[in-house]
Amino acid sequence: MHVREGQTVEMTLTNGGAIPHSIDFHAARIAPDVAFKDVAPGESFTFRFVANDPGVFMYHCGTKPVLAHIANGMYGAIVVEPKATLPPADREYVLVASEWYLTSDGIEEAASLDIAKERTTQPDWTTFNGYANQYVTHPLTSKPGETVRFWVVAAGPTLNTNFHIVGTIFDRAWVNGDLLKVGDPKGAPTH
Ligand SMILES: [Cu+2]
Repeated sequence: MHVREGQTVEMTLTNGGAIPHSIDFHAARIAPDVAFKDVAPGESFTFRFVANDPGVFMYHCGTKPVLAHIANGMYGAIVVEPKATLPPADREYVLVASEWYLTSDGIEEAASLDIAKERTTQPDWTTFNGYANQYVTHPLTSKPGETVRFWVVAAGPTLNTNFHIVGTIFDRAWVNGDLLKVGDPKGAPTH
């Protein structure tokens, strides 16, 4: 999801599954017991929030056990562009980092969640955007001289991601996606 600071986000969650689910936006300042409540199978629920905090945030299913719902892939990213214009970029990429705790490697046939591995943080795979090693065969590209912006979210459910670039240097990094100081003409980090 990609919105601009100050826009109203209207979210409708329709549960087509067999157990309750919900959706929790880290970009929202809202009563979680109301907006992020469980939605029963076959039901829909709509809520709104104003995206007043620029940055990139995780959203995820918040139904208990949250660890299991997140580990099953129920998450994504919402980019909240600041009102103040960001430096121009020729390309932008969103990377959601996560790790997978599985009953098998999942290559030949689908695997399911191994909760014991998850509780002891022994992942089978760590991925960007859900597929292990996908950018080895389908790299994210740019041409020399182009400016590239990465929006990076560590969805976990447990591990952080240490984002590491080789062969160049970032002009600027906003730690924890904190874009509140984008308007600073020097672009200097303030903390
Ligand atoms: Cu869920």
